[in-house]
Amino acid sequence: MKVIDLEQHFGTKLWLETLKNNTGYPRYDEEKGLGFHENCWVPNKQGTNAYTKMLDLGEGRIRLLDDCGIDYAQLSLTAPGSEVFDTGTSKRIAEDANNAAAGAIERYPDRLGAYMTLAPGDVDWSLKEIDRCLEMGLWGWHTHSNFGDHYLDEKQYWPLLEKVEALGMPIYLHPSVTTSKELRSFGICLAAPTFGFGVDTQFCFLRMIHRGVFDAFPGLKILLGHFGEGFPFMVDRVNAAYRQGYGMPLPEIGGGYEHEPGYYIRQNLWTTSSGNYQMEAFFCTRDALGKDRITMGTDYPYEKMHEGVDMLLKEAPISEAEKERYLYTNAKALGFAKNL
Ligand code: GRE
Ligand code: ZN
Repeated sequence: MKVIDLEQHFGTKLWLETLKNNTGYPRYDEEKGLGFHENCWVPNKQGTNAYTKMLDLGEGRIRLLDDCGIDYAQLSLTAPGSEVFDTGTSKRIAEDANNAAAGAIERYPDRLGAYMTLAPGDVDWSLKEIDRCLEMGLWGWHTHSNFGDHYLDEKQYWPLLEKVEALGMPIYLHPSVTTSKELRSFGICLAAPTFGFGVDTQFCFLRMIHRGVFDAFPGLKILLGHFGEGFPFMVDRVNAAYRQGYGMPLPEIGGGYEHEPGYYIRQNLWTTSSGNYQMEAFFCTRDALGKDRITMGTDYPYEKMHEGVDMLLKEAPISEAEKERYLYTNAKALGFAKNL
């Protein structure tokens, strides 16, 4: 059975240098790791050594793929990505990341693919960058649950959403550290993977529903990690305000939507298994969204690469045919791994 990993991260030297040279946040520090905000640091040296491994787009990574039984990995520039920087820097980081990804694809066309990184601060530039990326063999837009002060549902980004929909290209909406100061005040323990990531990604997706993004672009395919950031558990719950008759956003926010919010979860959401090894979460996702909405993601190098594969390949009590859907077929149906 061929195995595709839809969530593996990388960094580039320029991305890291930019973070090192930044005096504010986000900032990289050799000792402390990556600081998203004050008191919200992801350590490098302890634990995973994530930011050291991140730069390897060569032999070391391919060897790990071999060790873990992964045939093909789809790479993405890790959080905080390009979007939080000023527009000029954002474009430089995006272009550089896309070139680095294209180089990796050229070296290992049947092993590595990559999502495109864009600079939503300049929509016209990003529209052209999509075409350049497609020519270089990249597929999917990997972006983040917040852009600092902005979220993906805002009208200025709609030309990007329109183009992505027309291409049938998925958007990987990856979490970033929460915009909530209260959550951040506890430090990275609550601001990131444990809770703040999920909260922020839920907020972004709900904003898209409530602004009417999915009515304007019904074909949008949003990929969420961690078995859907809790949404499979909440398909009915997100309808509560709608049911009670106060489901629409305030007029100054604009938008509004046609179906009950849960409809869009079933319609526009795909998931990866990344970094969520709770078997009940897998079953909930499968039962709520269906067998065509789950793919595999390892979230390397934040998580151990083999754990993500093993959960679905070895531990899930399901048939081989069903495993193949999650490990291979569903990712192919989204247009990934064209060379596999
Ligand atoms: C992730 O991609 O899962 C991630 C980050 C940053 C910190 C921790 C983490 O992007 O798991
Ligand atoms: Zn991740």
